[in-house]
Amino acid sequence: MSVELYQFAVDWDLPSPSPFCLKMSTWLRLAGISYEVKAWTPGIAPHGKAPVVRVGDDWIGDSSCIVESLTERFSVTLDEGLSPAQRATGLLVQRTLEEHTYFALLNDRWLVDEVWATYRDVIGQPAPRALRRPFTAWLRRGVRAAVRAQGLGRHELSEVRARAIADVDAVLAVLGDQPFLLGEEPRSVDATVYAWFAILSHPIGQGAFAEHCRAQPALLAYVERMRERVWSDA
Ligand SMILES: N[C@@H](CCC(=O)N[C@@H](CS)C(=O)NCC(=O)O)C(=O)O
Repeated sequence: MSVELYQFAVDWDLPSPSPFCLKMSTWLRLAGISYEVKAWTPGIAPHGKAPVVRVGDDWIGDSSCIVESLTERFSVTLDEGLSPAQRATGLLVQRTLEEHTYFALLNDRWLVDEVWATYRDVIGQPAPRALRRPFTAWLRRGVRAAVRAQGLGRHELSEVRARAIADVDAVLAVLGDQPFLLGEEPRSVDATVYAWFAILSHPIGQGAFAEHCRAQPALLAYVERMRERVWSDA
């Protein structure tokens, strides 16, 4: 069964600037499933969001649905043996990063002018050169609306950053001295934690939140451990 991963990929020093796409490719590697990367475009079904995976004739959208479906199809054993409490902890960490910290990340990268001045050159790469400015300005309007609709975008930047710092510190408290979030070996949730920590600590970020992430030895060590385990060939 061949797997195609449709993701937002640009020339950058991480496989994707999209945390959901980086989560997906990291999970595929953890699960030992080989895949071919394809360029995602906004119209791709089923949800109009990246990533999307094609397995045979089936198109699957949403990283969590993809994990669930491929776990079944490929008999993936990554999460076998976890206790109910460990599964619950993993879910809570995943939800925190994907449904809350994500919007603070969007706010920091897309809506803070000093970061945007650099970040738009990363995001604009798939568009023809002459259209990059209008294309990225259009994308930015969509992100502004999404962050406002979620609610974080209605707060002062300092408050958004303080909440995001609290999220990261909470995940680091769960990690503690363990090499991976739930113990000695990486599990599915580590794909999310790695993707977020790698992107949050990337040098492109500026301001209190990015600086806080880059100042956490445990976060940086975790990113390096996962990179060595999963991405050493890339
Ligand atoms: N719940 C989805 C979220 C995916 C998501 O938000 N992807 C972003 C890229 S990081 C996207 O496609 N945004 C475009 C849009 O919202 O229209 C998942 O887990 O895959």
